[in-house]
Amino acid sequence: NPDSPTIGVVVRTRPQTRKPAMYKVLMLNDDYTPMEFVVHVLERFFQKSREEATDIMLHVHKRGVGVCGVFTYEVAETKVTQVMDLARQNQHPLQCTIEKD
Ligand code: TYC
Repeated sequence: NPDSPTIGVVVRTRPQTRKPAMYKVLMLNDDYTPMEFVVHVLERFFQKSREEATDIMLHVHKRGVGVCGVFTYEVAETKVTQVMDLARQNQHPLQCTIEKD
């Protein structure tokens, strides 16, 4: 319409998409949790094969700490809760934690 001003809406796009921050789920060694339980946890919650799970468990047993996987924050938190809940139910002192990647 030549007699009325056009009303425009300014739409801005973000300069780029951002990748989400990623977090490592770390498993800690202790003297009491059975090796087989740790292997089970790695298979059940981290989709590791028996062989991978055994390698990670032995790494943690020897070195004190190891990486179970790398996830977005919410997924990492859920994994830690699942591991700690199952460990507690079975009266094992297994500890698991999150660290920014
Ligand atoms: N150190 C434990 C044992 O000798 C095994 C173990 C491995 C415990 C890994 C915790 O995150 C762990 N039974």
